[in-house]
Amino acid sequence: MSYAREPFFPAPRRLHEPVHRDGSRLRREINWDGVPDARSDPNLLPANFFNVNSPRGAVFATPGTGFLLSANAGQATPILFGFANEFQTFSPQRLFTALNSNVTDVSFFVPGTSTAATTTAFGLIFVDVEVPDLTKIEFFDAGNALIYSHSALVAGNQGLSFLGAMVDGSGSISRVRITSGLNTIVSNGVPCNLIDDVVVMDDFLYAEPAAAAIPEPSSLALLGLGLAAGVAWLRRRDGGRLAGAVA
Ligand SMILES: [Ca+2]
Ligand SMILES: [Ca+2]
Repeated sequence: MSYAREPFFPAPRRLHEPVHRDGSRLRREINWDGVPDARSDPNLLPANFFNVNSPRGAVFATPGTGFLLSANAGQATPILFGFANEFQTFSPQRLFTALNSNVTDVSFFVPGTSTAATTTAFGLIFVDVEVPDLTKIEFFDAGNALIYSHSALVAGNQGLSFLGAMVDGSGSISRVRITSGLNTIVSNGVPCNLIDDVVVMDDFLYAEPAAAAIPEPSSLALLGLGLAAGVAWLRRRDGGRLAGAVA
């Protein structure tokens, strides 16, 4: 078996990307960790970074004001978006969030091109899901019909929750809408409010995008994989809220 390797996956926890015998890929993964400082907090991440700079066929959109990756240690900007008591990484050191919105849409393209594509599976790691039914993923087909929706499981403060699903049969996913909590991050250390649940994201995993076929609205059975990673429950070191802390 051989494994493909591409830039921007230097993290120790990087999972291999399996390939077919002909070299085509089975899936893609984005852990954010190899993105340069110039494209991380306090600088915005371009929405098409992972189809242009690192072509993996994923382009993001949000009703908010852009996307942010958390800073690495040693930079002038505080790590973990400035909320060290709220978040941790699944893959160090960068996390992902939309700014001024809790919604991120992921559309798929044949990697490195403008050719619309679909995928057959998508999952991600949420960080700090503390309130049920606010954090979810929704899948839409090429006709923009909602074909799947599932909420992430609560993992508590700084907890990690994996949520993913795959289509069955001939179904395909044209767009994924991710809703991360109810609160939003305005900028490093600045939440929209001090009440609502704030949630950010780490690794995205999805099946290799393939050129979109003619929409087939029937028989889109789905197999849900609502898995809670529940990887780590870390106690608040301060035993309570620090000023500026968020839910
Ligand atoms: Ca990461
Ligand atoms: Ca939270």
